Amino acid sequence: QRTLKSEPRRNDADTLALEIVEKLTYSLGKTTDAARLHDWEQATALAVRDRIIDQWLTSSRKAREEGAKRVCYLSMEFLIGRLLRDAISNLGLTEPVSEALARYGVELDLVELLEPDAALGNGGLGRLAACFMESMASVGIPAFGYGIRYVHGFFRQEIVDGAQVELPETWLDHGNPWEFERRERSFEIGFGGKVSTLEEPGKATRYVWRPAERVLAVAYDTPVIGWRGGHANTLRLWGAHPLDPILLDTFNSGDHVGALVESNKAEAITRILYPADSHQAGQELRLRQEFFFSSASLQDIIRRHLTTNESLSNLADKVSIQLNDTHPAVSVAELMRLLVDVHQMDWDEAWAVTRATFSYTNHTLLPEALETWPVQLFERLLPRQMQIIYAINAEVIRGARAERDFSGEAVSAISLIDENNGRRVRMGQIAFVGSHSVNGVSGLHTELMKETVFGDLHRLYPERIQNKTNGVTPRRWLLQSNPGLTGLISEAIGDGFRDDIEKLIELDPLAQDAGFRERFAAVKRANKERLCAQIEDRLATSIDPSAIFDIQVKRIHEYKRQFLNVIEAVALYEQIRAHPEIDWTPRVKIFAGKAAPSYAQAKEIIRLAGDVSRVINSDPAVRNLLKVVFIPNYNVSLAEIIMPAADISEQISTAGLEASGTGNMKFALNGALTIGTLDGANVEMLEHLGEENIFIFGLKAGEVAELRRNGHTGRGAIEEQPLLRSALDSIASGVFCQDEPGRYSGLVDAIRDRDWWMIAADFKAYWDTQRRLDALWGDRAHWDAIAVRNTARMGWFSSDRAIREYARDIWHTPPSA
Ligand code: 26V
Repeated sequence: QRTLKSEPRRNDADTLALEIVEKLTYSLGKTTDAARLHDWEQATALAVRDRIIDQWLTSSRKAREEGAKRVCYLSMEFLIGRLLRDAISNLGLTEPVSEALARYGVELDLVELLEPDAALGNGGLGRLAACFMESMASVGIPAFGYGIRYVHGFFRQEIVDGAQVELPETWLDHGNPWEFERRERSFEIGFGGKVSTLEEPGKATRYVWRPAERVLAVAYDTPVIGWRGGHANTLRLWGAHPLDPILLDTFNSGDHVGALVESNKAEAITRILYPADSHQAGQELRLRQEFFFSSASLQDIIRRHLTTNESLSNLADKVSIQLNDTHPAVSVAELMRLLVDVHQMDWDEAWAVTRATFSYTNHTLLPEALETWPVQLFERLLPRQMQIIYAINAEVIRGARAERDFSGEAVSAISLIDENNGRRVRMGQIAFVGSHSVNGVSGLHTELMKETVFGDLHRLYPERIQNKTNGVTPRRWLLQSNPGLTGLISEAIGDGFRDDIEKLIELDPLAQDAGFRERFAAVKRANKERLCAQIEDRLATSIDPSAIFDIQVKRIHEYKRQFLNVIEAVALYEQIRAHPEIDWTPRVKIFAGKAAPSYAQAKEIIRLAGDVSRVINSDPAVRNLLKVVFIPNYNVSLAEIIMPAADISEQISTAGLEASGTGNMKFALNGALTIGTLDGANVEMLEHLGEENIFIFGLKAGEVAELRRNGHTGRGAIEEQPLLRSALDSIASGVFCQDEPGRYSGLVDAIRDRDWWMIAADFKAYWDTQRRLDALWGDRAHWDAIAVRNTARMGWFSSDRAIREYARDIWHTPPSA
């Protein structure tokens, strides 16, 4: 067999050149002379893919033969980005592939740029899922990622006349070399219809769901290769297809359009990714997507289990299913249906199997983002699952009354049905009661879960909630995105950190070595120049790489407080103008991020950043002392250029609201200094870095809650701080938007009258901390020492560490690497 090579392939440039040219010739039908860069990209991907397949087949066979327990990571989002560099690097082929291509005058770096980002996610939650997939393969945990193959990923952002415009993303237009369509792996998914009962004497009543509509879920598999190519897992994304592509009777009766209606409706399910991570859209199509991928994944898991096991009683010994937020929470009801109705398991046993199999990760406490569905909609679309939810609810409430004396309010707080807002199904509650483990994503977030959203369920099940602080993959976020720093680290401490990132701590003493610090700073400088070139290219704005690069990139959201950052820019601008005699530290404030299309305030903030940047950047009075840039269309690939180029990382959310953050980790790993609140994983970063190496300011979560209870507004703080008052007056009076002076008065009023996000309350502490950073920049040795210590001490924030903790405490699966 050609694919199952008995001898390992050779990794030299000659062999790779041959393999790539073979693909060019026989898969693409091109000669080396006629090949365009795109052809080289395809050919390289195909050649690399063969090597992944070798490992993939071996890993799959091994897991099957050993009957190893598998992890199934159910996630509505996988924000992957590009795969070619990741694959080449994890296989250890970066040098031979570059050399092979160079022989034909082709640059690998340019080839890599042609691959479109797989942007099948909104932000933090989806990117975490992608880091976890890479880490599970690297750590050697047999795993499947299950999700949706969206035809259109996250939208492309353009800024037109200062405002965000959303354009469709078409990542599949030129095919996708990484995926394998598995037509034979398909399952029927039902919607709507009726439930009937079958009574047999002496037996429990059986329920049969007869859906009114059915669609086909077809698997598309992408191999995920781990570090050093040691192990490969599968990312299985489901595409929706009609059962009958065309209704022949309808077609023959002359209704040619009608014959295609069903087919279009089926395919619509996996056509788009919902681009909102802040408010629940509550649309039927979204619930269809959630059920569609949950049911397909569960049917696949059950099918696989039954090929090597006689019954489903031991399901939980063989698979652990992790629910990534509540988006797949309907799985709890669907697994119960499959076990009880389809496989005739007794209810109590099925419930025990279900809870032992599932675990759930919560990623947000924001009330407006918590998923609930109107009972009516749920019942119409998923009638049997609704009955099952009622039955589970009855049992949970019975237990709560009997074992813990819950009554009245406490019962309605844990109920799976919210009776107060027009009867809604609460997906968080379902995920919680259907799981043996529920986790938050940082220490603070986990504690707040226990006190707030899940307070009553936590009293009922006090052992269930645990913490798993997030991490990021050091392969993508250091080795691949920052080759300069990676090379320098290797020279200093050897290559051990590539296999065990916590070895970065060996760099710590080098913070005191002036020569090392200078080389570290030189790498940073080169990375800043690379970003300058990008900015010049995209925005035709030139910025000075010797200024402080102060960067905030993430989804635009009120709680993340990009507005606070913009206000600080305005205040600084006014101070520079007022005091030209002062020796100001040159700064470039860089923003990027997308707003949910329906999130009006977030879009205003983008517009404001643009308006402020136009005025400041063209004002000769500030010369090169301050620049503000908003880079459009933030995505994973842009992040890979931005993270290594930052001097300051902005992690300034209102305390208590950012569940963890992961951008904070990527920046610090690459030697940026963090200015941040005591929120999310910033808290753990403070513990690992030490307080001299991170710049924490502002209210703490408890203080925010207290101020909110006491009806805080921004008035007092605004009166006390002339800098803030003046900046807000300028923004409100149209200094930055003379064509429409009142444009931002609403944003400013919201701070004065309410200050829900504590912008006025935190302004002074933020300003003072920024000025401390300015002063520190003047003492470059000290700054660089802190930067080195950041890189040295961030190893713990690897997703390998996070995954090992999940494996040990939740999944009970042994890692093999
Ligand atoms: C929520 C919703 C609400 C309903 C509509 C569609 C939709 C789509 C996604 C989400 C998820 C938002 C939650 C999220 O992304 N949380 C982020 O998770 C990161 C990984 O744990 C964490 O680092 C961030 O702090 C957290 O905001």
